[in-house]
Amino acid sequence: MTKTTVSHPALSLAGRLRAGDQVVGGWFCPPEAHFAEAVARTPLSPIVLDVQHGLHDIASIIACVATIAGAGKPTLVRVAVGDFALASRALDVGAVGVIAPMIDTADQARAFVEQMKYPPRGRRSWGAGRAMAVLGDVEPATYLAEANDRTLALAMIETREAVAAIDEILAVEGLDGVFVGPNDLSIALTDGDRADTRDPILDAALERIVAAARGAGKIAGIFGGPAERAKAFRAKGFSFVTVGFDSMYVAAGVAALLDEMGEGTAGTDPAAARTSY
Ligand code: 3PY
Ligand code: MG
Repeated sequence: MTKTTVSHPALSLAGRLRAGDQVVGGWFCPPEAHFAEAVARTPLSPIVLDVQHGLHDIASIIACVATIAGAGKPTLVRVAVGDFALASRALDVGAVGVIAPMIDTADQARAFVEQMKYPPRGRRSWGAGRAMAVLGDVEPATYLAEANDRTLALAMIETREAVAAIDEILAVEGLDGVFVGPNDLSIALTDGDRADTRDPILDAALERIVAAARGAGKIAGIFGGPAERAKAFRAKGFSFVTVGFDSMYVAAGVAALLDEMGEGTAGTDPAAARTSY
């Protein structure tokens, strides 16, 4: 029987984000598929695998994408700076989007999109057999017809140059949106003085980025970190935020259990948890 539409729930993420739905994702650094599956079985969706600062390689991406898909959830992959070859490979193994760090210019955004989208929008090379298997036994013709729309290319805005070029970056055809790295952006805006995602020095830049994304009809996402920050960023207009990360989820869970037992929770502050990198 020929399948004509793609049905795995992971493939609805792009449409939901384009429609402006509020989305709260998870952030995941360790190369541990079973732990990734446990995170995917929470309400967090999508799960972002961090290659830039996490411990992933292609083998752990393949394993984690499969277990996350098995839990009915979408995976995004944050690649290392300029690693657009891994960007298309991540899609080939079933990720439904890629976050590319430190995109400062429209030319860099175009180079990223080229590896993310099939012709005529880009130059993505054919070989998505693993994605087709993991995402519900998709027919090749269906995958080719739908992949450009159902996979997301998100450019990270983390520097003064990127904020200054935000309209040109967002105008790149095939780029689906932007994703702010508030740590790096705060370092940039304080000229290397602080990595502080609470710093009000971020406010004007974040407002500009959200307004530009809205104007371009594209997605505005941001790394949230602690819940209080994720909430504040959402209130600023970001529809896609991530909250916490792997070791923070463990610390928060242990704190909740000890609290329920009436035990002290000293040493379990989730905000003080360090991730796996
Ligand atoms: C940043 O905040 O700079 C990030 O890249 C999030 O990991
Ligand atoms: Mg960063």
